[in-house]
Amino acid sequence: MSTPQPSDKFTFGLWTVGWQGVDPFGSAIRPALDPVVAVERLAELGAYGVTFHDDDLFPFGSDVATRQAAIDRFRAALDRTGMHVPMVTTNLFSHPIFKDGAFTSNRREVRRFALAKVMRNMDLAAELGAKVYVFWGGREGAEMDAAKDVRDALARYKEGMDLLCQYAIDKGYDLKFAIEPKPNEPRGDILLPTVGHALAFINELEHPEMVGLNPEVGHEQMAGLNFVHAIAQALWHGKLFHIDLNGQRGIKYDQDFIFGHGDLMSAFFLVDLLESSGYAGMRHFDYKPMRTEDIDGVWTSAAANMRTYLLLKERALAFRADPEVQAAMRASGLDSLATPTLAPGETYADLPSVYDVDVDAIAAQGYGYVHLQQLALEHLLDAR
Ligand SMILES: [Mn+2]
Repeated sequence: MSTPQPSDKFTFGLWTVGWQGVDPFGSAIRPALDPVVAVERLAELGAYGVTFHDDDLFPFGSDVATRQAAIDRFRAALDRTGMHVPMVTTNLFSHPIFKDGAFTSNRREVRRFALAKVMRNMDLAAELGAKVYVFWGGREGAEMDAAKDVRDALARYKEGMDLLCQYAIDKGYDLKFAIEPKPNEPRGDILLPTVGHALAFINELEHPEMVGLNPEVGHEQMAGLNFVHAIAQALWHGKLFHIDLNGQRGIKYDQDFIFGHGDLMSAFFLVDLLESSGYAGMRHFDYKPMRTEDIDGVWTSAAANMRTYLLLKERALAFRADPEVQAAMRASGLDSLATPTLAPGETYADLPSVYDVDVDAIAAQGYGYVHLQQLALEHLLDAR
């Protein structure tokens, strides 16, 4: 079970295994990785597919012939290996033109260029059969409150998303959009910083049914938030269109560790949630192979992401199947929480008088959560 298969739907961004290790303090520590080699090696490791930003495949500003040659080579590698491209995204952050954002730059000509860049890459996404188009607005934000009227910026963000939805509709593309929240980095503060902010924003759009979320483990944890809760709420709203798996330890810079190399207990409950909820989308890894690794370490890290997911899945299934866990869940009232507070046909008039409730007797009862959580930990450690 812990050997990855394409049916596990594991996917990787070309920018992940292809990361050369450039950070704010150091230059590249690995040579550039040919996207064709990435496709071939990931296929050998059992992945289902790859994802990319336009500029991962052909350099920013490529002429038509250069762009097409890169696409043709890439496509041939996909055909040879049987790898898929379920998701595509746009680089709206690297080039200096995006230094104040793309859809929300204070310069109108930047916003118009950004939308045109996305539309051009949506054509390619549709051509390659992608079903999800991700928007990580990494530069949509500010460092100084004087610089940005956030209400206007959100209005421009909405205008951009509405325009792109209309473009997909007019072209007949079978594409859904997924917004990826992040609180900060590279901007001091990024717009739509958390899953909750993005969900509220989606409700203001012209086509909310076309737009959902691509939450990332580390991005929510960077804000000190509970990623499992965020994913549960996204599922509850029907908005989990895609997910970025990685690892993060605490409120720090965006660490992009291997999945499970951050908060392992949270990773366990995340896999438990994804596997028990019927989530049918990709298990997409958005991580960085550490700067300490050579190219062999890159492939070790890619394999580690998938193996860790499968190990956690195995443990989560064993957790759910354990009769003692099931009894502990009942004792802790999880089935009660799944039951409506009013019985069928009841109204508020059927609630008890506050004077008739034995509050002291009810308050004296424990919930038994520690026992349940310890059972989870022991399953996670394969100790049961
Ligand atoms: Mn991501």
